[in-house]
Amino acid sequence: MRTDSSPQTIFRKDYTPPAFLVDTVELGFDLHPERTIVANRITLRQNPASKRRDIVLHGEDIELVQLRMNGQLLGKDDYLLDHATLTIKKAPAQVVLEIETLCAPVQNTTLSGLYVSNGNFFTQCEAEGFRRITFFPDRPDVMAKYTVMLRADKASYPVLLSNGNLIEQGDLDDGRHYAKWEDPFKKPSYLFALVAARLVCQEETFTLADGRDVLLQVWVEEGNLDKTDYAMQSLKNSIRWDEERFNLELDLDRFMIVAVGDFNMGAMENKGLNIFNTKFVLANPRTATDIDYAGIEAVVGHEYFHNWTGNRVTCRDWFQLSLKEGLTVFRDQEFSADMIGTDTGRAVTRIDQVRTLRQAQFPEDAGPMSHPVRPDSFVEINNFYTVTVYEKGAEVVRMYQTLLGRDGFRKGMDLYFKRHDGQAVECDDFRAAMADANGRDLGQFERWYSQAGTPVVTARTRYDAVKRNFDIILSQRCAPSAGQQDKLPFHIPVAVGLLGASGQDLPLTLEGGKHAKGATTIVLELTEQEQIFRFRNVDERPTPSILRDFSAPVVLEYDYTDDELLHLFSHDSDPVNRWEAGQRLAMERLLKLTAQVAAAGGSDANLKLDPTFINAQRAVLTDETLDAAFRELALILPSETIIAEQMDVVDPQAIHTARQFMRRTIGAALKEELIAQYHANQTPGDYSPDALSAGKRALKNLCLSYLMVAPDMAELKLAQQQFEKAGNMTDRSAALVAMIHSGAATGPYLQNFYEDFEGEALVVDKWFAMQAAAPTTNVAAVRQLMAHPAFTLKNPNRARSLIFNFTNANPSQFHAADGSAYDFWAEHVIKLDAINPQVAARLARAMDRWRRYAPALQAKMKQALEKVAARAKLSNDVLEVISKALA
Ligand code: 0A1
Ligand code: ZN
Repeated sequence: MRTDSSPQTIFRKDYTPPAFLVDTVELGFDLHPERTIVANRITLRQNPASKRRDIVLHGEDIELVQLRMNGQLLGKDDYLLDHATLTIKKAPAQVVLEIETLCAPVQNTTLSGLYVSNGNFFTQCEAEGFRRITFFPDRPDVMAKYTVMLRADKASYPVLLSNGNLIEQGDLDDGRHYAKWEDPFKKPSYLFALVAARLVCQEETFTLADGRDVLLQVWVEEGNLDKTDYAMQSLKNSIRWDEERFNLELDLDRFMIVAVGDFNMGAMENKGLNIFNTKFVLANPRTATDIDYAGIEAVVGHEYFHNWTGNRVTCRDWFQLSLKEGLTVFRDQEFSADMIGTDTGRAVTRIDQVRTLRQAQFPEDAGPMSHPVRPDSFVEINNFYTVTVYEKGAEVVRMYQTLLGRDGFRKGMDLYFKRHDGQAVECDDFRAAMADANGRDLGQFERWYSQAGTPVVTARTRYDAVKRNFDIILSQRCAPSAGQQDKLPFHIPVAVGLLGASGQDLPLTLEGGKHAKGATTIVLELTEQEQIFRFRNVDERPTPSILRDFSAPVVLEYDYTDDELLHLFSHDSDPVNRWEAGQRLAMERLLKLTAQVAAAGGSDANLKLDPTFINAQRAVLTDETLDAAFRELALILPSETIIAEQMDVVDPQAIHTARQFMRRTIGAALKEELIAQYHANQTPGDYSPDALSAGKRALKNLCLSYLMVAPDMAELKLAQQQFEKAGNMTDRSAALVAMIHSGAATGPYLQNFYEDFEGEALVVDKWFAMQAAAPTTNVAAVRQLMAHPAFTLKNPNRARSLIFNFTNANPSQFHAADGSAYDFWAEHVIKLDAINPQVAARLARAMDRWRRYAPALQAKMKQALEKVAARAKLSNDVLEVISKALA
């Protein structure tokens, strides 16, 4: 926390190259929880690309003990030291600095820098945590070779790990021991890591495509060795996949994953020593759900893929964060899709991505923290690890592949590595590689990086039966965002197909297009504000299927009739648009019902749901030619958050009432079918997290949740039995969630669940989370849960499980009319900020959309925001979020 200076905004346009480059770093650690000594010897030389002569080192929350330059001890007059930097003016061209500092890892609750978790030492250096360990030019364009010597008590910390290869280890006096590590690759400081801990590992030798053997390890606390198989399997799959899809090989002899229970984010790609939140490592059928398994596969893949996209080629500055994150998310998405291997499996992963965008990224892009994929400014970089930089960034990368084709994309990747291996570069360099490798001009595509906001694409169509022409007229607009009043047109790939009357894809002939004969999906390139695309030889008025596979991160407006949507919902060969048609049918109705509830003062007494919609739902539910996973997605109604985003003035209670009415009505009307599908989609035998089984469980549990909206005795019994007999966490927790949401008495079941899993931190997180997100849980109940002995604000997973799930996933209670939950929010942003600013700032974002709520709520939300803003000692993290919300 910084209290001694007002926050500064940092601008991308102000980038200057570093005055000095670092060639080598030798670090020595004498590890002690209260008093760790760090000896740092760095060799620097003047950067020919800079005219400046000052050495500027960053340092925060560390005590300088001694400083030598070229062997000479420096006195206080030889350098400038403030709370954030150490500057040596007019330094010689070649410099060796020897810096000794002290820090207190056990006091470090921010979980940035060197800290202690459950008695073990860990580091987290991205984005600017290395400066909390030693003085250093802590910026990603300074890449150096590191050698690290670790010393610690042998009995307490038997395992000593750092980046690269272990080159020496042995015993010291006083029961201490040491290990020396050397990383053969140049890296930026944010990729440094160490672990000193009592841990055990699962390990394996793995043979790479070129025949080299490498050692793979997954390190966990002793009791968790039965939960490492899936992470290890995912790591091996990731290595193979990157070899096959991108011809990228593991460049080290050893690759380690270490799990830690206290962690701010999901995981971290430190060179050769990935440090993971336990949530994305530990799994066995008893403790982890299908979603947890999928998360582990994706995150293990993500961190591994960073080794090339992030580590070998890194970012010039933090404004380029999406260069590594957007690309690496895209890579992990493709990996997960390829692991399923089927077309519908791929589509199911794509639909999940679309849901995330709509649930989180579109709202961010329309709110006070809106920023381009490559931001122009920030106060605190940690606030920019966002869904925009990650998920929208991945969409931008995906669009290259959509525009250039898979082979063209691969050529671009190859050129990117050929040009930039070992460098720190910009998003523009990636775009240039894609363009140059394919002989394309991607100049306009740059706007995806520079302009914030979600573009809206509006489609109109006209059919000329005489000339057999079908025209699609596309236009685009994008609302203003902070500092960007007028937007220029984006380069938008819009994949289109046309359906005939019997639902078949029509072969397409685009006027002026160069497409394969018989193609049934064509990517239109919308580059102007408005463009007309003409399809020839169209024998009947078709139903257009626009934005297939969600080919761009935009909102599509088209005046579909219900009949057209029903036609697409039954027949579209593109599963994403098939799903989308169902979502549009549901959304139209949800918005009408919500308006009716609001007009009736909150009552659902006179609501009606049309049989057409119910029958369409029935048809999907019972269509056994469709994958269970797809049917489940098609039957989930748009979330309350997504509905809220469609409204000018949000009334969370009315939304909740309308959506519950719809669920109850569907549950009652399809009761027989739901019961039949519930039984038809059981997965007997040993648990396996494969996509087919997971899809069946998802559909079965969705059926259960529908049956449990207003359950009778038999249905309650079904849930209870599932809870008692479940052989895996997916089924067990789904049954418990259904019971909690139904409002039925769940006390003994919750108790029983807790007792069974008291010793499993990640399951206790679930226990808090499922209660926090239930519409039956109000703020008073959340406060009561906070008094539970297992609750603590200090552990981010635990804080998120209860507090964030309440503020972000329980809208009808969070927006209780009396504003009591807003006070709760303010209180905990403040409390968390004193412990961990990064986590506090994430919680602060729960108020992003406050201006869109009904006036009475808005006033109370504003008060809560002002209450936080009025605090004297806020971190820059929270200050940035709150002041942008109030601006
Ligand atoms: N680079 C990591 C994410 C990450 C970012 C910041 C962290 O600490 C502040 C930790 C992890 C990733 O993309 O996986
Ligand atoms: Zn990442």
